[in-house]
Amino acid sequence: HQLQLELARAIDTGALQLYLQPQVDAGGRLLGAEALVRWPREDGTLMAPGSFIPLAEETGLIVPLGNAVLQQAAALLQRWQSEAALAGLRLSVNVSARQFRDPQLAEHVRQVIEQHRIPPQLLELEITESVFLGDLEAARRTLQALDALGVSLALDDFGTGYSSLAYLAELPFDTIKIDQRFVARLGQHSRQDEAIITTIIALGRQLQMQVLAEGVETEDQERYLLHHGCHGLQGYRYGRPMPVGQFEALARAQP
Ligand code: G
Ligand code: G
Ligand code: MN
Ligand code: NA
Repeated sequence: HQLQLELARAIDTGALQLYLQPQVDAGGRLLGAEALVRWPREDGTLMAPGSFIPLAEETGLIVPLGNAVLQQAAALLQRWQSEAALAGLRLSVNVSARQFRDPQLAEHVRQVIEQHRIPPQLLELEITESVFLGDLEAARRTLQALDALGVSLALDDFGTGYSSLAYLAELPFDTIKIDQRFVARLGQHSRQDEAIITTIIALGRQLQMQVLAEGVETEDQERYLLHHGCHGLQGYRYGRPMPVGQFEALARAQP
């Protein structure tokens, strides 16, 4: 309960920080980053999201937390548009299932885009398959409302949840993110894992979606993914989640 109060205060006071993990295209150029939230504690440590996102979801704090993350991401995108090396980079934020079901979500997204006057397609929302567990029609309407705002939509952790080919084909996702556990098993010469990966990439391409693989660590994994037509890559090979300033320095250092 104490932790819950402290988290509520951290959200209210804007104390949560965004860390950014680079995403690159097939040629190694930066596409943008995924924002992964961190909570700076009084003892000077940074708490990882795995340690407080579940609490935020249980208590409903995930809605104000998610709104704060959207606000920070939009402010960052706005600042990036005035610098050539940063303009055009995309920023992805995670939307939890409970936040996705907030009836105010699309309106909030509309407001942050308008307030910060950002090109909406540079803001990407990562949504997991778990949002389709409940009311599929309601989920479809929310996705369509978000799509109508012009933001990019990514289906996160694809292949681990409740994937249905029927909904995938008809929902307005721009990108499919291959879950890192499939990528991690590449290189162990598992026919099954290779089949899953190549099938997801082919599926995404057939549906005119971008496919981005997470958790890429080795050259062998990268080669395999690119050979099979994966568009985007994310993982320790290209950078760990890092402070905003460090990500910006990386972008400025690109030829
Ligand atoms: O950075 P790390 O590997 O610890 O991230 C762990 C998990 O926390 C990831 O699954 C990620 O999706 C989730 N996460 C990180 N930041 C956010 C956020 O701002 N909102 C939500 N809902 N989840 C997040
Ligand atoms: O949103 P999502 O659940 O996909 O969160 C991504 C998580 O995976 C983050 O916590 C991030 O720190 C972690 N991660 C990102 N890249 C790698 C990687 O290359 N290897 C491993 N083991 N973990 C990664
Ligand atoms: Mn994600
Ligand atoms: Na993911």
